[in-house]
Amino acid sequence: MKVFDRPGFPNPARIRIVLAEKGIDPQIEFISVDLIAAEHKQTEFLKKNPSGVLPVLQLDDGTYIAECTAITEYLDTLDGTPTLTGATPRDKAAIHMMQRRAESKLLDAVGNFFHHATPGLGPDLQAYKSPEWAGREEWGRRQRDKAIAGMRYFDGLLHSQRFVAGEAFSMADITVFAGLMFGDAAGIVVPDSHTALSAWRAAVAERPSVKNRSGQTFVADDLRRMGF
Ligand SMILES: N[C@@H](CCC(=O)N[C@@H](CS)C(=O)NCC(=O)O)C(=O)O
Repeated sequence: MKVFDRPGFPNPARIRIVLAEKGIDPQIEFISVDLIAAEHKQTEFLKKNPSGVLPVLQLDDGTYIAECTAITEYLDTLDGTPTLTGATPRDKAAIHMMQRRAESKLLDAVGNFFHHATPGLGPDLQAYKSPEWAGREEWGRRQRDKAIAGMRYFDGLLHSQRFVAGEAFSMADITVFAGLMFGDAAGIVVPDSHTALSAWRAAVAERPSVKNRSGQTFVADDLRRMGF
């Protein structure tokens, strides 16, 4: 199998964590895509994923699977023992519900702020982010408020349960973790008062699948190179 991604970016990091949780990262050939130069918006990449985003999994039969949730579901069920997406109908439902909230309330909100209310990843990519839309920056700033509200929501939740979807680590935790990582890079940091969210984050950061992975430093090298 191949994974088209860019090490260090939040959505690619989700899949790298999943692969490590499942112990199948050695089976993957990683192919780096140049997001900064907007390689993912060009015809060749759009044949793999018409949405023009990373990561994309390519199966050995050539099939392309995009969307982290779908990729995670596939990788988690390959061995017949799902550990991240739920083993029972109830757990599956709870995890998918929280996974969607993690994207909508946090990760996607941070991404929208980053790409629409800041210089984002630079001019090559910004050209694909509706620069002509007059309300874009205002909308982007509201997405920051949405992300901050999302952090408050997850902090409240984690005061009374160990993980985002209950008492077991799941794909929903990985998505919230990636959302906070993206928040760091975009300048939306977890408020000090969010003690449960910070404690949960510290615990997740200690997992072997997360620790010492390049996924923890969001595009640090790229951003530095571009003078951010
Ligand atoms: N919903 C998608 C989101 C993927 C996504 O937004 N990936 C980012 C990298 S972290 C990307 O490719 N951004 C480039 C862009 O927005 O043009 C998923 O779950 O895979």
